[in-house]
Amino acid sequence: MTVIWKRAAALTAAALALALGGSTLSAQSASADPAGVFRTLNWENAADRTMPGAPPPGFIKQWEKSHGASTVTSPVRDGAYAAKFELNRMDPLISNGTRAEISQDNKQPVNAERWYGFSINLPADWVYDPSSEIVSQWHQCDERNCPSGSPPLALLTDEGRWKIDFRGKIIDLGPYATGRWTDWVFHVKWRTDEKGVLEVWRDGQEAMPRHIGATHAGGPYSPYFKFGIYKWDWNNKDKTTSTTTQRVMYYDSLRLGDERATYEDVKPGADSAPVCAALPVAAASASTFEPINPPAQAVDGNLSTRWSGQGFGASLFLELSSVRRLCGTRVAWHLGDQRWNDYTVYTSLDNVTYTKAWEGRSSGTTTGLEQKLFTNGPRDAKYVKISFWKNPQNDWASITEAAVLGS
Ligand SMILES: [Ca+2]
Ligand SMILES: [Ca+2]
Repeated sequence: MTVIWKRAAALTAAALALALGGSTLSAQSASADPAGVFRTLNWENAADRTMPGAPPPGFIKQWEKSHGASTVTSPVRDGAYAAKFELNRMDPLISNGTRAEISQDNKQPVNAERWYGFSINLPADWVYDPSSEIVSQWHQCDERNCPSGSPPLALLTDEGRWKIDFRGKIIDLGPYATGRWTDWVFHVKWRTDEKGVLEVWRDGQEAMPRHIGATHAGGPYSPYFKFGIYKWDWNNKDKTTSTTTQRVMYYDSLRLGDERATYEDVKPGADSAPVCAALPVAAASASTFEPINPPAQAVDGNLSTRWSGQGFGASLFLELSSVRRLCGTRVAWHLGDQRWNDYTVYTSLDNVTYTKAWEGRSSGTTTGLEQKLFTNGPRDAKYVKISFWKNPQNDWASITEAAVLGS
């Protein structure tokens, strides 16, 4: 099996709704990357959510069909977004292979020291297949004077197990688990002499003995990183030994570091602390309310009490004790399982000028809190205004609970 893919690889020329039930999520990297991390790709920045039409900035697209790579909101390893890769047996070849991958540029500096942190989710329906697939690989450069052959380093799933192919040697890491995230950190000194290093961690534990010595066969560049799904056994559609016809997997929390980086700098989920969580509300008020349903009852933690205000534009105001980085709201509507409500969320720094952060309709299917992240990402604010427009039954705004999310 390994021999088969090696041949195929050698041919590789160039080669919201957000109804998130969880209580917290991080909406965006809360802090700047450490100095040694030169690229974070966790799809939390809107500019990275380019798929399926285009690769994230700085990367190369290696999928043919629109299902090949896309952005999803579940599951996620960090924040609110992750990448989904889907490969079907009959997908056309791209770069001489059946693949859905995102690739680095193939001109990586010679003798580079690199850290690669990422997390992979093989979903629960990732069935056993006798033919394997590469889910991350480090490919030798494609220029003249590069050695041909299979990639010097690859992470595979094969017959129910994680395996590493390191320069032709298969290292069995044991069974894979499905339906959850598996964290990986690779540290490589790309060298052709005794100064090379390969270290691998899985879920925070060393996954294999540290290798010291050559890590690739040479050429004018260091190997470049590719990730997604590459299933060489599907290259020949008629003669595959595979017993499945589709592979779907999720990828998140990629950090690429240089020689200044550390394990801690690139490990997946490094900023998965709750940076988009409910914040304490200092005061609640309203543009209008009926005396038995005052605005304070929208923040008393009790879904059986409510604020009710009558009329188009009736508004609930939530004030924080200071300016915070806000990312969204949660709102529970009275009789929310019987009727939808159209409403707009605004934020303000000064309680004078309000700008729109989200606008839409509640589901009409739940009396529980419904989470809406701000349409254009987090923003600084101290005040939140929730303005009611209409529901199909009457002209009353009735909110049982509301929460402001932020960090
Ligand atoms: Ca993410
Ligand atoms: Ca309440």
